[in-house]
Amino acid sequence: MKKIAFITGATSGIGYSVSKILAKDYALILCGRRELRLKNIKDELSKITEVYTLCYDIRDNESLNKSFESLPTEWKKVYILINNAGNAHGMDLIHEGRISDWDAMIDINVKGLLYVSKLIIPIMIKFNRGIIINLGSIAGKEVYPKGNVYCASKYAVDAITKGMQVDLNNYNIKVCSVNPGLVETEFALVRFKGDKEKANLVYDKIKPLTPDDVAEVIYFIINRPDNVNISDITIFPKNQASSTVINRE
Ligand code: 8X3
Repeated sequence: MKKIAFITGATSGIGYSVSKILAKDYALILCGRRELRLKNIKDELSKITEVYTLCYDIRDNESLNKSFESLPTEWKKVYILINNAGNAHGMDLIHEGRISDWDAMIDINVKGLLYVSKLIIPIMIKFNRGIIINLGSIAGKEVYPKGNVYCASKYAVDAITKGMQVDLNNYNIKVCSVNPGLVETEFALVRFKGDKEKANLVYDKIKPLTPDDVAEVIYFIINRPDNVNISDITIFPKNQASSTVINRE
């Protein structure tokens, strides 16, 4: 059996692109909340590799553990963990933000990542090998106006990545954080709660990264020689220099 890659948030955006590119070389465990999408992706990628899907809410640690338990034993030997699931909810001044948005971002982007990692890391330790890629963001490197809690959640991902690197240094596990700037996905639509006009402005007059652009970088990271770990990488579209410096031609 091929080595196994476990991908969270696999039903769209960067997660879907990473699933496609890793299907070339790995058996896949694809995780998501949306059952129909998971089924469609499984149908598509099963033509290339072996695929299992786990449908659960990333905030629900118990349901994660239960669905992982249901996997056949040989499928539990995860080699690559792509901690991709995460989103922004709302974009408001700090005193005007909604508690429900804050809860969603902290629960999904931070706690969800921790729950999956706590499940998979002991397996990697047992087999003395593994690669963990955490999807951070430029929002985890600089705070921009109205980014507040989303930025905090991505700063947390950055700190957790560094924490993993330090704590797992003795266990032959590579840990990397991938930090994209503007990537055209459902990200903006989710952040603005379905408001297409606002979402379109995010990608207006700039050619953003595509999810495939990010997936190709992740593929490159995974395929470095055994002695090489790319610990941290930031990826911008050509016309972006920082969270706020964007050349909209
Ligand atoms: C997504 C990038 O700049 O919209 O994480 O926060 S940004």
